[in-house]
Amino acid sequence: MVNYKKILVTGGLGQIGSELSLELQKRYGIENVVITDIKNEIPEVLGQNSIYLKLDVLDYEKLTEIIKKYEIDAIFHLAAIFSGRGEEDPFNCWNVNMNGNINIFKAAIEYKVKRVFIPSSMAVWGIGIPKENVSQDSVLRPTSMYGVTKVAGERLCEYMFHKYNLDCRGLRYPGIISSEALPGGGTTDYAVEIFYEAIKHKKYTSYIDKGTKLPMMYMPDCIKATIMLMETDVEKLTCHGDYNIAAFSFTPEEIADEIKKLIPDFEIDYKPDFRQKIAESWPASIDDSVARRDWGWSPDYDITTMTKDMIEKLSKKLK
Ligand code: NAD
Ligand code: AKB
Repeated sequence: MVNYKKILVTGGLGQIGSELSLELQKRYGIENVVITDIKNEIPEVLGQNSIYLKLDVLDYEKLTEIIKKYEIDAIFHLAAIFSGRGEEDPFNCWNVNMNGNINIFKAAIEYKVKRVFIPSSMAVWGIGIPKENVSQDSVLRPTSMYGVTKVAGERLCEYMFHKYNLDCRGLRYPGIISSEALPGGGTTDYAVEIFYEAIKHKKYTSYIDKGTKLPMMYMPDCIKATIMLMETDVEKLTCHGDYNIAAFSFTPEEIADEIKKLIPDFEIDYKPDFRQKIAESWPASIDDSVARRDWGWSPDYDITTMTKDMIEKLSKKLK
């Protein structure tokens, strides 16, 4: 049962944040969703009546001012530095991701926020995992600083739950594909870029190599999973901060073949960069049976329905 009324979203202008904020506005009322980000400009998609405030999550004073002023009782903490950008400056990635998390935990405990969502990622995995159907309890030995911060974030969620009774939840998102905001510097960004380039130039050079299969999910399913988890009674949860979720997996050539069904002269070639090594350390598929059992998770989109919807939406947008 939902028992919160005023929602704070951090990183709310990002790829997931902008679409999640829109859905939260629809469900809980535009006046009950406080969207924040370090950026200045609010995108058109969110509408001019949205409550938008500039907030660096490292600024504890401003964060707590907002929580107090708006009487926030649920937080979706999406501000983070991704795997690709994280490897360019690992210490900054640690600083933003970890000190951001700690500020959110501290403020949530101090101001008695009822429920907190902190996303994790498939980047928690690395050395020593089976490639296929990596399970809920697989070993967590990430190879990127981003992955290290995500493992620490998950474990902190669990710690805060047991130590302070803070109801903190999270999902291990796979790569998210969407047609609104662009992704912010990750390893799976290619799976969004490929659609823009297919429509604009009918050609894409992939920085992820042929044969590299990665788990992916379409944005409507990502939003659905996030809201479902946040609306589930705490008694039903057996994980705090780290539910596996999955939809479908593909290699660059498999997604290119799907795109070719709708844009027949589309061509792909390959020029792997530093992100290839990160991708190779991630699983090819994920076992999400615990999320299915605990809160009834299942995705609506597969690779074919996602591709059709992406091409329809992006073709209209890019015109
Ligand atoms: P994104 O990079 O698109 O958005 C993150 C937002 O955080 C950006 O708008 C950025 O301006 C903001 N931000 C960065 N530093 C900040 C700071 N110091 N203070 C306030 N805001 C700051 O990311 P996203 O795709 O929306 O991801 C949201 C969350 O989901 C992140 O925790 C990410 O790790 C996780 N995740 C995303 C994916 C994916 O494929 N999109 C996959 C796995 C996990
Ligand atoms: C990234 O590629 O860094 C993200 C993720 C899977 O966490 N999309």
